[in-house]
Amino acid sequence: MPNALVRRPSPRLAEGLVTHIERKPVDADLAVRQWHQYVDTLAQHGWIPVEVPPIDECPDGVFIEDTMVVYGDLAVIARAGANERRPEAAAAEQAVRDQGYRIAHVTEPGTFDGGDILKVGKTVYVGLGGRTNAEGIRQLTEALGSLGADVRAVPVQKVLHLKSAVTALPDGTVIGYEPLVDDPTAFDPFRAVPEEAGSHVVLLGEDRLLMAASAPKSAELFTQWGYTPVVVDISEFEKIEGCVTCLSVRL
Ligand code: CIR
Repeated sequence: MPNALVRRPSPRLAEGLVTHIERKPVDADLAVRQWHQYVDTLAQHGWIPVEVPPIDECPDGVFIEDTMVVYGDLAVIARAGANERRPEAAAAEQAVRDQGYRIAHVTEPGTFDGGDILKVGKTVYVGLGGRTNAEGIRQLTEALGSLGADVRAVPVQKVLHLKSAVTALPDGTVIGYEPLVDDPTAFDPFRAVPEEAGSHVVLLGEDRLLMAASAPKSAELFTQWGYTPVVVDISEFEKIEGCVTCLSVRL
């Protein structure tokens, strides 16, 4: 059974960074309930949640995906693009080490956030934009390239992270809400979805797609395409630019 790293939300969640959208009040209690539902949903679909110790002093700590990228038996630990998020990585590193992964680090002046990395088979797209810099991509290319990955830099200017704009279906088709995808031609094949949150899916196995309740038209489309949407409400995390992918690291 595959494991998924998760980290419960900080009581200071409402203070999470907001870059591309307008700040709205966050209901911290509702967020905790939504987080439990998210974790339970992963568990119901065969993932074993592994809880990383909480980091209450970091409002964005719940977005654990940003602390690393895992490829093969290697976990590359991030140096976060936002200074205030750097303390989040240490306990996540320990957790993935405990799972038996080899560890590498992106070091200064390199930065990356896990949310900027989309793996599609051996292709690893890395968003070059707000949080991931060219030196971070150079170091990732070295680390993952040695394992046979084809690392490709793609521009990200319109949204926070690459995976705020695009994710991929089980057959490798990249999906995105076109107004927010900087360069759709970077992905082949690419298919458009009708909502921003419709571009965020986590593959649960057997053609099931974990996705947010805020993208009902995209859910309908996925059903027409032969997939089974599994829907969770993550409204409180969406208010601080989170999405379904960033709440876990699937190992
Ligand atoms: C941040 O700005 O870093 C957080 N408020 C949101 C991070 C979301 N992470 C992700 O999409 N991978």
